[in-house]
Amino acid sequence: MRVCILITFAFIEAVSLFSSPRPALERPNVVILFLDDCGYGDFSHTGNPSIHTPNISRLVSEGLNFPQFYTASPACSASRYALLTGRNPARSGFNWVLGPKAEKHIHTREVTLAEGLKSAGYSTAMFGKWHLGNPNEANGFTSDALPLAHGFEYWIGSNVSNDYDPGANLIRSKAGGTSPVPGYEIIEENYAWNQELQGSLTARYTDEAMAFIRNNRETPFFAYVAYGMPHLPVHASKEAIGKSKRGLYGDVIEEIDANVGRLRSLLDELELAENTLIVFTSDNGPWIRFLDTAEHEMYGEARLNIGSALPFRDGKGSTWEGGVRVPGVFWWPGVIEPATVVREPACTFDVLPTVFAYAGVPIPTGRSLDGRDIRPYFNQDLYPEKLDSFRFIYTGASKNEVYGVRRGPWKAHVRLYSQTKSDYGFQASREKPLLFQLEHDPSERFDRASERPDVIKVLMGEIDHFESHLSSEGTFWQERP
Ligand SMILES: [Ca+2]
Repeated sequence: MRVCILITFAFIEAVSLFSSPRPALERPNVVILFLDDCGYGDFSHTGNPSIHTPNISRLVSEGLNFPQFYTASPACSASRYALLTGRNPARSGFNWVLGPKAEKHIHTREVTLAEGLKSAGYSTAMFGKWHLGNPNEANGFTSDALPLAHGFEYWIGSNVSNDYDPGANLIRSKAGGTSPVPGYEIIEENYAWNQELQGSLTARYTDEAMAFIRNNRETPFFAYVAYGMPHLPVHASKEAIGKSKRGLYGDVIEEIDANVGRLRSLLDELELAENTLIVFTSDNGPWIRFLDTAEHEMYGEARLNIGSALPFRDGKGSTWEGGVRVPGVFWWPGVIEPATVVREPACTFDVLPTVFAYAGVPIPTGRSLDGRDIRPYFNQDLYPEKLDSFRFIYTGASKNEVYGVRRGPWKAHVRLYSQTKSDYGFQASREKPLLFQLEHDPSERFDRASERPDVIKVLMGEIDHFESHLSSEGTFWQERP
């Protein structure tokens, strides 16, 4: 008997040495994979016939797929703000895209995912496109504009999109660095035309994220991997070029897929899969403004180098569904059952309240949050609560103004905007909104406004409530002296 007990203790000790240091539900690691300008229909799991994305499909088959997933804005900066704060971009106090010379940036009073998780003992790092501010003459070269001021302990990536000429710089945080501001160094200045560098970044960001995960395997970590691709101009590495049936654009997406696979394999190798949540999504829809551009000085044959939002209308910049519908995949073997599909809508701004709940981080006070804690969608047995009906205020066109609203399956447009200048024969106003039942009619073809004044009344009430609350709450920028 005594021998048996000794063996048992020895076994327990051996198991504890080699198994994960934390129970699955306690402070999970978080990895967010965020693409730039991909289309909803650019992946094997969303039906693309010629782009092969087996690693993303594996996340889907092992995890949770939201076929009705939203990014919070059809534009880069606004959408990244919402992901990191859990708040509608209309609350940001800045315009939807922050160019290199923009005075404003994500305000230091915002509580970001990185800040919250850091407060709970996480190691935090970012790899990729920031696009939430730039130190420049207009803001007195403030370091508040860059990631270290917002909870990230390390960053390598671009300040803006990869096509700003001049203005797109590859930067990393560095103790003792001095450029563009103390704490950073510019690795490559004005890289928009540097094809070799552009083609190297998907792998480089992944390599750095993998090194970070290895170095922080014993503590909870947050890795925010914001690939610069497939934003125009698209570039892939030499190894990836020519591999896809879909041409260069497919090469770029397939290279992202291969790097998703590398990250996932590392979690297996380090035995961290049970403790790690991966979120895979994108900042906005495809840049169809260039659908008819056969030759572009920087973008090349742009019309073939942009993705597809099908089955949705329009793309980036627009509050038609193609601007804001994106892939939404959540993977966490310790909690999410394989091949879970949730056909209810959810949004990037749901990530913060959900992750904070798992990590034990209090929800930030003194501000409105738009995201919900969607843990019940991850596992109904663990979280039997019912979620509130989905509410989504579409904001867009440069100043993050209200363009529409969705509640349940119904969507009303009160303004229309498309970078292609097409309204598809429709008009919309506050007095005469358009109404679509998005689950019956995902491509927004049949206006039902005249049939359902009752629904219109409810939806307009949502907009009135949002706008009046927004104007009384203000933004952190307005409160500044
Ligand atoms: Ca984008």
